[in-house]
Parts: sequence; structure tokens; C-alpha cells
Amino acid sequence: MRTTCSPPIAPSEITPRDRYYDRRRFMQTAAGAATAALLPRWVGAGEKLPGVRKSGYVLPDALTSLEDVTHYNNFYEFGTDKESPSRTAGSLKTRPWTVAVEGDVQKPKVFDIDELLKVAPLEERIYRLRCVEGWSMVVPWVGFPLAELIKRVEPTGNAKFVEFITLHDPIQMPGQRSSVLDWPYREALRLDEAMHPLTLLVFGLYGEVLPNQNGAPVRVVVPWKYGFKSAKSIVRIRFVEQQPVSTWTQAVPSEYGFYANVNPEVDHPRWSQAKERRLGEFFKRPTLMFNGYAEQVAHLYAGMDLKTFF
Ligand SMILES: Nc1nc2c(c(=O)[nH]1)N[C@H]1C(S)=C(S)[C@@H](COP(=O)(O)O)O[C@H]1N2
Ligand SMILES: [Mo]
Repeated sequence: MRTTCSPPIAPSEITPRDRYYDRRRFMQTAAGAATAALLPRWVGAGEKLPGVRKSGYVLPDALTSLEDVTHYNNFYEFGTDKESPSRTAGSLKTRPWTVAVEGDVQKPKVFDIDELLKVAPLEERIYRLRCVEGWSMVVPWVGFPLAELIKRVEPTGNAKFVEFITLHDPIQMPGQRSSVLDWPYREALRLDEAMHPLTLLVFGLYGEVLPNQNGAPVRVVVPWKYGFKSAKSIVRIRFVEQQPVSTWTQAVPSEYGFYANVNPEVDHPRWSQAKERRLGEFFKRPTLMFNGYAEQVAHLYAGMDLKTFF
């Protein structure tokens, strides 16, 4: 059982919540029955993803528990505190869902999520992910390299950056009724970063369909960058020539740069980045350059001053 970081639930909250989930489950079942004839299969959070093969991407680090991975989240569309997303992200409908892949590409395409899921074989990869706030986790993600999708749509010579845009729907995403950030959430990578074999398009974790609070039905995971680069619940992937302005950079340009490479030598203006706390652990550990992936990614930034391009 979880003993820290979770506020006590008031008895008054319990009944309505349970009733809400029962109702939701009923609706999902009804919807599932109605569409079963049309869809190849109905996948929802917690369901096992079929045909996932293990990969060579493993780590000596212990895995962060499923409980921690799914109950300590940053997902401002569902509230600004860590516990809100697990409580409120049930309102996100992840089917039907489409992802428009567009911009400077030869073959733009709107993918249905169940079609996108089949662009390449799903594999499990254990990656570290570190939040700029100083906590980190080790997660068996399920997905395939983003490069597989990029190759399908054939970027033109003009494509220099790839932008990821999250769903904008204040009805399903209550956090969007507040203007803490400029919605929809936007993030971007340089094309070579997006094509790097470590960059993963993610549909699941721990062998199961992504829980909504972790970015269902599809997100990216860029393990050598601070967590905010890994956009959740993506509906649009756009190839562009100019460097896009990410949501966090727009909000606080002095604190959140475009690159956001994990770097213990570049402090956040308001706190040190030298150490991190693994969820579930008590003592902090030193933060590694590029989050431990320097050998694989340092060449992408050869000759760049990483204090300027933070
Ligand atoms: N759309 C969207 N994506 C997002 C965020 C967000 O608020 N909205 N938060 C980011 C931040 S700051 C982090 S640390 C990671 C957290 O991912 P996790 O909840 O799966 O651990 O998601 C990132 N992706
Ligand atoms: Mo974060």
C-alpha cells in the first residue's frame, strides 16, 4: 500500500467517485458492445497490449512501482498537483482518436489510433524519465521508435523540427478551463532528435494500455530530456522548418529552454539540478549527464554550448 504523497480521501468523496467509475465502466461496456463489430478490438487502460516483444533496452536500476508511475503525475490538463491526474483523467475518451501527421512531409496522413499502433512492432523498453522538478522514475514503456512513423510520412528537405500537439478539449480536460498554460500543450524536437533510435512513441507501460494519466492513447518519451519534452495525449505531429516555441518555453522562457537536456551542470534558475529523487526511494541520487544516455546522444550536441542551449 501507498504510504506517502497521497492525501487522505474524505469519506464524502468516496461514494460519488465509485458511482462515477461504475457509470463510466457501464458506458465503456455499452460502447464496446456497440462498436465491437466495427473495431478490430477494444482497448482501454489496464488492458494487456498484444504482441509486445522485450527489447535490449534494460537498465540496472530497479523499476518504479506501477502504483507510483500512475499516481504521481504531471499532466496539467488534469490539474497542477501530482495526485489530480490519477483522480480525474478518467474523463478522457481515448477511442475514437486520430493523430494527424502533417506539415513538411511527402505523405501526410491522419492515422486512426488503432492503425497507428500497428505502424511498427510494439516493444518494451525500460527507460529512465526525469522531471525538471527533481524526481525520476524507471518505467517499462511499450511502443516503437518514432523514427518508424517519420519514415512512413517522408519528411521533405524543409522539415527541420517536429512539433507534438496535445488534445484541446476543456470538457474532457478540466485543467484546460484554467489558463495556467497556453493550451493546447505543445512540445517539439529537432528532426535528428526525433529520429534518434531512443525516441519512443508510447502506447503502454508495464505491458498494458497507457493509463490516461500517463498520456493515453499515445505520447512520446524522450529519455535524455526533462519530462516536459515528452508530450502526452497527442493529436497532431507537425513537421516544420522553424524552431517551434514550446508551451513551457512560452510560459517561462528563462526556466524552460527548447533543448531541455538533462544536465546536472545547468541549474534551473530556482533550484539545483545536481540530484534527483527516484519515486519510491528516500535518498537522492546524483543526476547523470543526459540522464545516463550520454553515450548514445552526446554527439547530437557536439560543438553546442549547453549552457546557452539549455
Ligand atoms: N500534454 C501534456 N504532456 C505532458 C505534461 C503536461 O502537463 N501536459 N507534463 C510533462 C511533464 S512536466 C512530465 S515530468 C511528464 C510526466 O509524465 P508521467 O506523468 O507519465 O510521469 O509528462 C510531460 N508531458
Ligand atoms: Mo516535469
